[in-house]
Amino acid sequence: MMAKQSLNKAACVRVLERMLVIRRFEEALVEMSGQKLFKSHYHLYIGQEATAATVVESLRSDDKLVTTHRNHGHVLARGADPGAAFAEILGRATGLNGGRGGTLHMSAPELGFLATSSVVGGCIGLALGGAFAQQRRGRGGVSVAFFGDGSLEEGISFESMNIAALWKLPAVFLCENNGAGATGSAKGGFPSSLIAAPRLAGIAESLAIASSQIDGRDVDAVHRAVSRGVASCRAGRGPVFIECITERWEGSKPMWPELSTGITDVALAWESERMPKKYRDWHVHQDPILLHIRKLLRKKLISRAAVLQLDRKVIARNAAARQFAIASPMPRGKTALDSVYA
Ligand SMILES: Cc1ncc(C[n+]2csc(CCOP(=O)(O)OP(=O)(O)O)c2C)c(N)n1
Ligand SMILES: [Mg+2]
Repeated sequence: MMAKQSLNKAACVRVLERMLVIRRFEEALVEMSGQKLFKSHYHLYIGQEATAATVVESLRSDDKLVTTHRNHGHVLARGADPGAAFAEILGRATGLNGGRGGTLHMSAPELGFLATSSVVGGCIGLALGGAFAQQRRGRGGVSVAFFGDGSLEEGISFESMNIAALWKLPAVFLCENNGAGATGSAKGGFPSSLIAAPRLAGIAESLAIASSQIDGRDVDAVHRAVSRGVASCRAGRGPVFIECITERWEGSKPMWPELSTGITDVALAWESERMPKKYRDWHVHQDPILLHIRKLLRKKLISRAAVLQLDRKVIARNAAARQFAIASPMPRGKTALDSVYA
């Protein structure tokens, strides 16, 4: 069956809603970290939302997924409950994983997530196992690995892609390259990758894996590449590699996230005169939410009033989710060894 390569109006709005769910969740998280509601290090998906919010449009409920330390967007896009996601990060018993995983290992097995690995590159090996299982099942299911450009510094990525190519496994290697503009640990910022290959997609191409390189902020570009790639995997033609490129969002450049560009104001999609000068490039060219809203308005697929209404709905649900998590109990001491295999 040919994959449908353009999203209809309902799907375009669903993608927008998912992006808003992720953005409002993470904006709240920065505040909650400031309030010391949780103490661990954490990573935001801001600036990359178009990728996860669009990828899931091409997936079936029996598809498998794995992700990394920057996982909130993937798990929420697939439909995880934001209340349980907040609770997981706060270490509460009502969390997605009983409060055992926290932000770095947030997962949702009932939604097809096999695991979330904060070991850079680890998720690629796990996705390979998922793809092997999907091939053995023979029902056309795929296994998606979301990983950053840094994963390609790790040996496991080459070995996994090599096996996937040799055995024609239905693996979707979804590389989110957010390296542009990253300052890296040498300059006191968050680590960025050092890879000799001029194009990351070229690494997969050298293993004869069908590859593409696209703008990860562009919903239509992501959908075209992913729908085509997933259809090819389902048809048994082997793995695909999709490199989604985004600029590193300003707030993810320092070691600890900062809401440097402020709380998102969706009306900036059409009120450009109100954009703060310092972050004009972000608001005009980078923020995938504003880019998607502008495109939907231009195509008359949504009205300004409907955008504001959708955003208000997401904000209200997010506030309730946050309250749910804060009011949730910590796990009981006597459950500490539950799920521990020794
Ligand atoms: C094997 C391993 N080495 C080092 C680290 C420390 N570390 C955490 S995130 C990170 C950078 C990852 O970059 P990338 O994969 O591009 O993801 P991004 O944070 O840019 O989304 C590193 C080196 C780790 N978690 N695992
Ligand atoms: Mg990166």
